Amino acid sequence: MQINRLSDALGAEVIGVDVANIDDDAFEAIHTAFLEYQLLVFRDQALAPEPQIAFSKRFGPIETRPDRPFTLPGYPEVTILSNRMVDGEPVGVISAGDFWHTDLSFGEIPCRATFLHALEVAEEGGDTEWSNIYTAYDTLSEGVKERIADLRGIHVFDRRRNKRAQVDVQFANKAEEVYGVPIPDAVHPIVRHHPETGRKSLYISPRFVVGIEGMDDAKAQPLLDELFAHQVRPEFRYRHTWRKGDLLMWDNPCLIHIGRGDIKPPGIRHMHRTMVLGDRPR
Ligand SMILES: O=C(O)CCC(=O)C(=O)O
Repeated sequence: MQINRLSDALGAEVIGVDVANIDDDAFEAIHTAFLEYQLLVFRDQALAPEPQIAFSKRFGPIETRPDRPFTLPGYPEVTILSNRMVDGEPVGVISAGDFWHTDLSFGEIPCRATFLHALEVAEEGGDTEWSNIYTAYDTLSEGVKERIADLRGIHVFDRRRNKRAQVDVQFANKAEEVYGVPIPDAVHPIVRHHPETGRKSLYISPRFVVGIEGMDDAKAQPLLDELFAHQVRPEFRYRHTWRKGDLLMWDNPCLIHIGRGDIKPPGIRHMHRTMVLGDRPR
């Protein structure tokens, strides 16, 4: 197994691993690299849904939601992200991550790791970008660190309640069905401790955090704007141009990410996503 760093900010490429066939030693090495680099890229994986689910499960309990749109038939654990249309209908979620976010932070127990496997990639467009929120926290001034030390962010799933994240055009005419699902808001520390490394991260995102518990919007919104801008400074980021067969896994407690879209027609980008749950943020 060879591990090559991908950028100063985060990420490493893991060469020489077939994730469908790893033994416990390989798993340990991958796990260690995951904690060190936060995002891992496995190239040239021909991964059926079962081994993707099995590999994901090594990192935590798999997440499923019965009413999630576009799960793979027979595999509620796998969500299809795709811009393919069949008979005028999309076969997957077209723009899954169109605003900076960390997965499932609107839940009481958010996502620990996300696994995204590229079955088809477009010649142009469809990159994904991550930003390191460990570094974002570490580089805050001492004054800001003190100010936010005990604050908690309000994480909301329903885009209609978030002035920074408009309703996705794909779901505009069924907004109630897609965003009106009864998911209670979650309140999480703005400074989160990573469940394994213990490091602190700036655990907020413009897609899900709409306010600060117990703070008037007149104060909270400018503070959030400042923190959101800081989170995505260019030097904290890594942008990935996908190759067919890539499997990426990323560590949600310490990264935020965004799907850049802009796929040039007639390019098709077709992916399978699995997610595993982690701890209650603290
Ligand atoms: O498709 C992408 O590039 C990003 C997907 C994403 O943000 C997600 O699934 O949470």
